[in-house]
Amino acid sequence: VRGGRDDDQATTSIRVVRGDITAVHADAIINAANSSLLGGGGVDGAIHRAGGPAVLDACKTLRATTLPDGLAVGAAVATTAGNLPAQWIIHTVGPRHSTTEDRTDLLRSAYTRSLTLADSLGARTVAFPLISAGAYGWPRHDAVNVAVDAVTTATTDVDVVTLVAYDDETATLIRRALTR
Ligand code: AR6
Repeated sequence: VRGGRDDDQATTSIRVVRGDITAVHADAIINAANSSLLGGGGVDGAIHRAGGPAVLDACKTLRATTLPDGLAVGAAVATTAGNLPAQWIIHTVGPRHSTTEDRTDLLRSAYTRSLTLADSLGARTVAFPLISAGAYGWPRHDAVNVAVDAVTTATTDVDVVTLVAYDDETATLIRRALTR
């Protein structure tokens, strides 16, 4: 699937991988974090466990310096990837799903601002989990559609975006959305 910039003919390939994001090789791995940046469950817990203490140390330093109030929903920040097979972790915070408020733009922003940060780091390959589709309660189908729409329409220098599905059903949903 091709997307990306028109002005310089650059294209971005989007691929789908089923499995654990901590085993994916990419310049930058995206973490579906929370505003505290101090860890949690789900993919955040897995990334901190696999990345090791250097990741939490870097997050604590961010909280002690540039982000005393934590990371805003829809924003992104980078740290070392520690022991992960990546150069950086880009931490972003997806919105919690709401039945009374449309938070789609915030979820899109988690993807697009992660890609903008990847560009500024010089990362050419990035891997995303399905942000907000776990503890934050987004219906999987909606989370997939927002993810695919955001990455296929983004303006970015990233060459390869890998969407990591933790299970077969999610992988199927993503593949289906990519071929629409
Ligand atoms: N690799 C790839 N995908 C994973 C992995 C993994 N190792 N583990 C889970 N997933 P969630 P959220 C999938 O809950 O909804 C944390 O506590 C999972 O199946 O990790 O954005 C944070 O600290 C789901 O599809 O993130 C926050 O407090 C997707 O990753 C909060 O949860 C996202 O599920 C963030 O909630």
